[in-house]
Amino acid sequence: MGYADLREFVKRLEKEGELRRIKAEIDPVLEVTEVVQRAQAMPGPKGNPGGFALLFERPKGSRYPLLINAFGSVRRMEMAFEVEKLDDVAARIRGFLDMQTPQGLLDKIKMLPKLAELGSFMPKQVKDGACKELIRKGSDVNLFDFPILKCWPQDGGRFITFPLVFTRNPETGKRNVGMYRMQIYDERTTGMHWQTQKHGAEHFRRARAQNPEGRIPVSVAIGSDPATTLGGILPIPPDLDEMMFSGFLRREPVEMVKCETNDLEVPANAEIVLEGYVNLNEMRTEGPFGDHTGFYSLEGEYPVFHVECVTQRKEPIYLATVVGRPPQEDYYMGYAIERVFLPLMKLTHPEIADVSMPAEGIVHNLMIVSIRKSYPGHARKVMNAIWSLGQAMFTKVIVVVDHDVNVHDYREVVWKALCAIDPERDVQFTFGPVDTLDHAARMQDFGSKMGIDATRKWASEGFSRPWPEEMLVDEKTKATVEALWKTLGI
Ligand SMILES: Cc1cc2nc3c(=O)[nH]c(=O)nc-3n(C[C@H](O)[C@H](O)[C@H](O)COP(=O)(O)O)c2cc1C
Ligand SMILES: [Mn+2]
Repeated sequence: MGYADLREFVKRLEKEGELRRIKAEIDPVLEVTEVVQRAQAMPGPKGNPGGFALLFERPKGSRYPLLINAFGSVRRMEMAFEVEKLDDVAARIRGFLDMQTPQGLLDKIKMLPKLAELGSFMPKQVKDGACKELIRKGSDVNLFDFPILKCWPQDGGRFITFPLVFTRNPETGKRNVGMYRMQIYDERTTGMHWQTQKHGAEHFRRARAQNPEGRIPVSVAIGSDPATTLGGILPIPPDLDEMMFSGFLRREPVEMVKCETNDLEVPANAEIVLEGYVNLNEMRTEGPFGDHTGFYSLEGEYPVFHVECVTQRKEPIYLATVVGRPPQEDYYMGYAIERVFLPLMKLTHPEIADVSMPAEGIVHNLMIVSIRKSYPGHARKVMNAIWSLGQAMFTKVIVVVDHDVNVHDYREVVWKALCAIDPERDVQFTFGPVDTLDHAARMQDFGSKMGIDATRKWASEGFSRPWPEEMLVDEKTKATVEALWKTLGI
């Protein structure tokens, strides 16, 4: 069964030595970032990269504690999904994807538990929740009650960095949940950083097309159980409810409760909820913001969120994250998503053996893909597939290698890929949508991409020379030396 809420996860982190409590008064303006930078760079428990989760008990200027780096290591992501290995989540997904049409009665009976399990992930409406312990409306709302970070010196202000933003598609009524940072403008107003291709931005555009002078209801939850919190970053198709996926990940439905002042629903176990609206005719300068690229993203015009009501627990934990030069907490979240979504990629593209997105490629800049190559041009087909696959469309550079290359061993990839290419022949350029954060693209949101076909080249691809084999010691010699090894005095 899933964690009941964020604080249950905090307890578990603490029990496993993954959390450090900071009792000194530390300023959420800049100082928290520097503490996180140092703690993230430390070896964590058992020497794992990613340091420790931190609970700042006395952030300066706020009554409420601040939790950060809670998901900033592979181990903590495994704990978040309650698995031993992230691949266990992938195996669960494969279990569902492998379900075949039942052949006979026995098959049908065997399938029942799985089907029942599927049904049990749907979000469940409840009447009340811990997120309603305190309710403040109108002029009683003050976002400065919370220890909201100013992360980097040139940031345009303080930013809520770990929000779950809830909207409904104004045409279909379907829910979307996305994690979009929010710059604080004053006690009751924030930015809404809906990047162009994201689902929140699409809801905004569709509502504006219906009534340019109107508004769209928006609610924001901060701090929920891990699977629900991470629901906000899942790269799933539009009009699919992230809360259903969260239910799958936590093996229990997400309990949703109606908001006080609009008709959206939010996770009942949230620590803090902000309810309000976005005007469809209002834009305001947002940024700069020290981003997960390791550079400041520049100022831009974005919608504005007006907070009408705050509901919260009596003593809420404020959840935040800080991004910067990779690797940071967001890398580990991205890595977990890469592992969890691999079976779904393989469902439509079974030739894909494995994928890897190195931390320094900040998710959208570099994807290494290994494939079981079956026909001429197969690597190019896979590149084009990735450029049309949800948020993988943003991938600036795709390197395709053969299935016998370990994509997680970057030394092996650099070695084998560079040996396998004739650059003029094997590099392909194309244009398309790019990540809003790509500051090198000649226009925001639109630019070029590069695919590198680093597979072995075939005669049927016009390569007429023989392709050499990799040098490997034969098994017999290996066994002979192994038997002698201890006597060699090395
Ligand atoms: C810490 C963090 C901050 C993020 N900030 C933003 C943001 O400000 N704007 C944005 O469009 N996406 C941001 N993202 C990425 C989105 O959360 C992600 O693309 C998500 O899948 C969007 O949901 P959607 O597909 O429903 O639009 C952020 C991700 C993380 C992990
Ligand atoms: Mn979505």
